[in-house]
Amino acid sequence: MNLVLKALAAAAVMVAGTSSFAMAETPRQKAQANYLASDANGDGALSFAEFKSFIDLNAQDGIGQSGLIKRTNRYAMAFERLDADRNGIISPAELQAAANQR
Ligand SMILES: [Ca+2]
Ligand SMILES: [Ca+2]
Repeated sequence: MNLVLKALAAAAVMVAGTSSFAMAETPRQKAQANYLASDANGDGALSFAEFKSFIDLNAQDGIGQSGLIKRTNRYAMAFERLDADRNGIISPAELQAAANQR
C-alpha cells in the first residue's frame, strides 16, 4: 500500500465517520470513496474497466462531468485525457492532477 492509497483510505474512513452526523459529503469525499469502491483489484490505480465503474458511481452522485461522460459514452476519451503517462492505468496522482486543474 503506497502513501497516496493510505491517504485515500483515510479519507474514505473520514467519509464513513462523518456520514453519521448527517453532514453533506463534499463531491471530493464522494469521489474518493467511489475511487476505492471502483478499484476492484486493490492496486490503488484504475484500469479502464475500473475507471468505467468509477465514472458510473460518480455520475450517480452527480460529480463533475461524470454524468456527461456516461451519457455520451466518452469513457475512452476521458480515460486518455487523465492517463498522463499513457501506461493504461490511472494513478491517484494523475486523478489528483486533473482535479487540481479545475
Ligand atoms: Ca485497480
Ligand atoms: Ca497512468
